Amino acid sequence: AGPVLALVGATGAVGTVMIDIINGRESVPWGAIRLIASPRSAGKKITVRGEELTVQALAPEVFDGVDVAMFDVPDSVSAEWAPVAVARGAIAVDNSAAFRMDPEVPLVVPEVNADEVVNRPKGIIANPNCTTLSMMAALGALHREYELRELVVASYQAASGGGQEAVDRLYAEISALAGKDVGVRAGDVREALDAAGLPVSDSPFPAPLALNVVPWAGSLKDEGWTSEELKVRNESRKILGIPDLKVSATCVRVPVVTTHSLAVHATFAREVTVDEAHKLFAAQPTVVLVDDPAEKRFPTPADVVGEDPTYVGRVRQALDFPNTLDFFVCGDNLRKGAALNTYEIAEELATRL
Ligand code: 2RA
Repeated sequence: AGPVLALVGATGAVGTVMIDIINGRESVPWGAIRLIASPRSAGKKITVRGEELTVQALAPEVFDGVDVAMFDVPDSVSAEWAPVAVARGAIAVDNSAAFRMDPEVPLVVPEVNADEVVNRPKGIIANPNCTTLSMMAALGALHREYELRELVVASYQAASGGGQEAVDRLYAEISALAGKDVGVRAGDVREALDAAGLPVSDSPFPAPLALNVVPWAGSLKDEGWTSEELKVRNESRKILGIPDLKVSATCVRVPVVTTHSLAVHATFAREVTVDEAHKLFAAQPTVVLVDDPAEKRFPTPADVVGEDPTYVGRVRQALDFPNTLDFFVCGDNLRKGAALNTYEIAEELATRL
């Protein structure tokens, strides 16, 4: 029998996508799969690859005999329980922010730095934040050939990055505003939401999200940066192995349910033509190139949601910046941005166990 895989957080939003991914695989290397969740969800039955599994309550002994334990749970749960899984003999693959910047924990995107999975003194491997992840397959391919030097990005992040509450809020706002003539005067949208009993003070977003864009994701950090913007900077540096990479990010929430997009302005040590970039993207199995400006073909989140690859388009050589490409990427933040990359790390481990 193959190695034993555990999924902690099996009943959560990312855990559910994870089960969908495992069920969709042609084959899996696992001898057995265990589903683990909070005591509240224990006992629930979920079918995985034709077998009905019972969700077990999180406890130290559930990790006995587990080879790889994937964690799709809040930071505080991972911080407490990933080391428990390791103490019981598992390798933990963690999708929270708890360990991402720990120098003793590799931060892995398999198509960029798969070999890092062996450097895990704590027995823990971290999965990056979905915003950073959405551009890594494309950037990693370019960096291998042309040496990335500077990165300026603006994100267009979907509501589901903020969890189910954020998705529910977006739908509620859309329903409340549907068919109304709003957006002519400043404050119209807020007033309409107030009138519908949806004041912004009750929202997970700091401004209306429907019929709007909100330049804010995460929490406030030093000098006006948000946690999300600093994650893009720090995690890009760590994954690509460029500690002094110059990065500037502006993270923006948009009224999209799922799939993050980024406008990327990337400067390399050498000139990259659009043709060369197209060839590299086309050769990268986890990237789909959709770039035909004459036909107005480019990726959009609505066309990419539910897909595994990163979609890339609008590739242009910057007119005023040497050795610089501008392009647009879309990636499903719940799949490659979370569950899929975590699972790909687990698969990578399985080939090396
Ligand atoms: C967001 N990147 O989109 C975060 C989720 N981890 O809010």
